[in-house]
Formats: sequence, C-alpha cells, structure tokens
Amino acid sequence: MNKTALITGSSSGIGKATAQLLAQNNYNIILCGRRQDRLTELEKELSQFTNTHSLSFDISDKNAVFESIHSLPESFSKIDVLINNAGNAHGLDPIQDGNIDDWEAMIDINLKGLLYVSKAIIPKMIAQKSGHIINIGSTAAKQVYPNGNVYCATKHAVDAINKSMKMDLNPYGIRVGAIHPGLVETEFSEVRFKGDTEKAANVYKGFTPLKAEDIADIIHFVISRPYHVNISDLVVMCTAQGSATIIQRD
Ligand code: 8X3
Repeated sequence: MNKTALITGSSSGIGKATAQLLAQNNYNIILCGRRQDRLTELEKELSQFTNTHSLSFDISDKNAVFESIHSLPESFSKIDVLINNAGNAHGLDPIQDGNIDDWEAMIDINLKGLLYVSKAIIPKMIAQKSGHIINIGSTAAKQVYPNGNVYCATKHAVDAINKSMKMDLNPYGIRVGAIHPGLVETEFSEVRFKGDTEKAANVYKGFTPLKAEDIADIIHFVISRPYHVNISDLVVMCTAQGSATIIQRD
C-alpha cells in the first residue's frame, strides 16, 4: 500500500518541490498551506500521479490546525510521514529595531505552528506504532548571525524540539529527524524583505545557492531508508557557503 505524507507549507518552495517529488514516487500527498488557489492548482497537478488531498489553514491558528487535520477523509487518515516544513523569516533587523509583529509571526509559525501540527498527528502515529517526522530547521538552527536574532531563536528551538521529540517518541518506533538547509533560493528572502524583490535577489547573487529540489531530493532519500535507519540531524549548505556568514561570491 502506498504511504501517505503530510507536508506543511506546501504551496511553494521546499514544500512544493517535496510534494511533487514524493507524488512521482507513489506517496499519497496531503498538501497544507494558507493559499487555497495555489493548493488547488498543485492538487490538480499531483493527482495525475497519486491521491492528493489539500487542507487550507493558517498554521498559527491552533483551532484551525486541529479542525483541519481531524477533517481528513478516512483514506488519508493514516499518516506515515509528517514533514514540518512551514516556516518564514520576517525582517532582518538588529534587535533594538526589531518589529514585534515580525517576532510574533516567526514564533507563531515556525515554532507554535510546528508544535500544533505535531500534536494533532503524533497520537495517530503512536496508535499505529510507526511514522516518520521530518522537522525542517535551518543553518540558523545551528549558528546565529547578525540581525538574525528572533529567526535564529525560532530555528534553534526547532533543533531542540527535534532532539527531544526523538527521545519522547523513541518507545513507539517513530522516526524523528531534522534537515537544516542553508541558503535555498525560494520565496524565503522575498518574504523576509516584505516583497522587496531586488533585495531578495541580492541574497543569492554571485554564487550557486541550493534549490528547493535539492532539499526535496534529500527528504526523499531520508524517508526512503530502510525503517531501522533514522537520519536524525542533517545540515545542508551549497558548496559556496562556508557558514551562516561566509559565502564565496564571484
Ligand atoms: C534560511 C537560511 O541563512 O537565511 O533559513 O538563515 S538563512
């Protein structure tokens, strides 16, 4: 029987590329995101390959998270793989100039949203005594950088939750692991810079950054290992990136 993967933040970037790759590899897909129009379009595309269902909700709204996940039809109720991918950066300001709304959005989406979705799905995995949770962190989960303050804090928290979740779910045979990407060219920087496309494009200028498909490939590799293999913590950077702050540009 085909496995089912639920992917948060699947209307763009790493989440979308992962949904496309897993659909082509016979996973049933549950797409989750805020933008219904994008989800509907992607659902149509993926339905050529596999069974696809989309859930449109705001991950920072806990009632919406639980209601959406509990509304899944019977054929999608057994979730084998949860990919906690949804996450954003809002702003890149020194702490003294930080915007409190930006801080709250990052804490609500990157941290609380990940917890809500996990809390809604973990009981199902415990009951089935199997499952695989992939937490998408960031190099910002491992290193901080100037002006990264709250974004780095939320991603460090994802790193901590990943490690602790792995211990808590160990008795139930559930695999838990994190993938921490460095610079990936997606809408990430456009969101961080609030639609300033020039500023966003500059982030990826003069070197070859990772693509969303590179991370999708790695997610597919991680989840397709034999069940006794749990890749628990993986940092991935493009070759030109030496650290959060060191990048070789032309
Ligand atoms: C994305 C990578 O370097 O912008 O999480 O924090 S970085």
